Amino acid sequence: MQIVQRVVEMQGVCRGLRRGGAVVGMVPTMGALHEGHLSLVRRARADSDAVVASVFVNPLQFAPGEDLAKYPRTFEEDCRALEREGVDLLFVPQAEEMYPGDAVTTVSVLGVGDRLDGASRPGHFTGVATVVSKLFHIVGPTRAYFGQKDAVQVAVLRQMVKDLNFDLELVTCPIVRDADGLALSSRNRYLSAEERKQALVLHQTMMRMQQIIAEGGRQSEALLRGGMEVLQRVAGVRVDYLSVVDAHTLLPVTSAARGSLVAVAAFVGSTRLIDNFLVD
Ligand code: PAJ
Repeated sequence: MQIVQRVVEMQGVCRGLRRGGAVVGMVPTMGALHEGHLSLVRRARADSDAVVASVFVNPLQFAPGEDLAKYPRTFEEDCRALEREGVDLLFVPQAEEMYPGDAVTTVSVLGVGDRLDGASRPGHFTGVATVVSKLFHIVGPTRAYFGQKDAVQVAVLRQMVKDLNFDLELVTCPIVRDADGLALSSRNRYLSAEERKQALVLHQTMMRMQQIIAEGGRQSEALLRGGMEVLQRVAGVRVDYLSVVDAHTLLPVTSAARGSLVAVAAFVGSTRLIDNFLVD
């Protein structure tokens, strides 16, 4: 596995791959890798001639007061895992390399980027869209792989790819969970043993709402009432949002149908966790 830190060098290597006709699969990450990340890498490995990953804790997507400084960094382990999964090329730029002092251009996905997590974390998706568009320009992948775990991020990036005519396919991969159902997240390591138990309520809420739908309940109001009953059962959990929306626009729908997204965000202690499912 070749490790590159500089943008110019990365562009050169990737240009070479494309000239050689390689199908290039890209997996952008912020490191602290777990099985969720690795599932994307495996999918990319199966689909591509060359697999490119990036590990970059993007300062632009953290608001002041969020966890940028304490975000888990496990670089050596990440390298070993990526190498094991057959990644060919790993991009690990420093913050100054991605954002030189004179950089002033950002990418904002208006509307979609301001809903759900975008409403709770103003500016977050401008940070995500900016860094992902830079990575797409630097690498020029054939396909890029993202997790359904971050459903709002997927909606934002799909809109960006369409609006800015990125010549690539965005592939969404299913949520990977722990055995008890908790969606894997780099932030799970912030949880105390007690909070780890409380965190399960997000998945339980999603399962309850799935059950209501399976029993024929489609009205969002009733769905949300059923979900809230479960979510509010645990004292240490503070709800950020529980919503039934269109998966593309992220606007609320009055009744859940194919293509609707049910999504939750909640604080467990001081850790913000998310979960979701797509209605089929
Ligand atoms: P990060 O949180 O490191 O996640 C990298 C990718 O892994 C994202 O596409 C995310 O959806 C996916 N992922 C995380 N947990 C997952 C799980 N349990 N199951 C399936 N996929 C999972 O998302 C980011 O980084 C950043 O915003 C980034 C896109 C890299 C831009 O900085």
